[in-house]
Amino acid sequence: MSDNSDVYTPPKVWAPAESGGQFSGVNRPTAGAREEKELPVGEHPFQLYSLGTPNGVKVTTMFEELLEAGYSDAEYDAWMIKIFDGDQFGSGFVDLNPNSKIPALLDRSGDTPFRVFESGAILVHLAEKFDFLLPRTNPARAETLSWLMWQMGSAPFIGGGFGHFYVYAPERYKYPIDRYAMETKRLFDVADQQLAKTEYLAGNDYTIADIAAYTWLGNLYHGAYNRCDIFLSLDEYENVGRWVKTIDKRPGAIRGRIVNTQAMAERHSSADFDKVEDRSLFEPVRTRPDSL
Ligand SMILES: N[C@@H](CCC(=O)N[C@@H](CS)C(=O)NCC(=O)O)C(=O)O
Repeated sequence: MSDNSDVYTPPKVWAPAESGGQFSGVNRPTAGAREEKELPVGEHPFQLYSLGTPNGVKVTTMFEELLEAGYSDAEYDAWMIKIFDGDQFGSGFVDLNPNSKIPALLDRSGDTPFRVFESGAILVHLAEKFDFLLPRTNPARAETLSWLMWQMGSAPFIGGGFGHFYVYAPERYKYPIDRYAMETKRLFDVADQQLAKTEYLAGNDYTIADIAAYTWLGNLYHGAYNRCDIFLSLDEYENVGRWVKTIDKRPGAIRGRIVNTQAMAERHSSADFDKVEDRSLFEPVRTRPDSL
């Protein structure tokens, strides 16, 4: 028996309807550009078009980790794409990512500029280009790519599933919240059991798999989605907690999560971090975000 009063009987053929909820104003069942809008281009080899959400922060963290490690060729301009205002449907952005989702990268480091979209593809591209945080040989390489793809495949259950129904949907419905709370906890348990055996996800070294998984699991662990850490009893996952707190302290992770947020809408050089007014953002233990 469902607890919801308005049980839905699907019509024979589905048609879009105004559903309410936080993304209902921008989402449509069609792809492609909705308006002509060029993207700005800065002076660095890499142009990132993104937002400070977990998928976006994966890439800014990777750039900041590269720069922290001394790879000065990894300088980048990060431009904010306001997804709640529909910037992802401008023609310039759609040329970079036909799927209209942040993050999207324009690599101008060689003779011919090219695009890379999907956060996981961008991480692999940068890791290979700089030979950084992705082991060259197997089994460590296979293990890293496996955990990276695990994260890419599971993020929609956490964000589009649990986060959507627990926070963004116009009302709280028991069935989807139960379903995705269960799946989110199961995913935490997968990571927790792995992290009982190894320091980082793919072994004892920090890799791009950790960057990808930390932006999601770390955010929830720290209370995103209206303190879902309490709702989901995330303190149970002690190995995830140890791993999150270790990565919390990394300068690259700290800087990565500031870029393309209100605190730093655009990033064009490391000096931009000096202009951030709220210095508490640079502390390893974050205040718990209300919602992401
Ligand atoms: N699989 C994609 C997912 C990207 C994604 O879902 N981006 C969200 C923000 S975190 C977005 O741009 N949403 C805008 C929309 O759905 O219109 C990736 O990892 O890059």
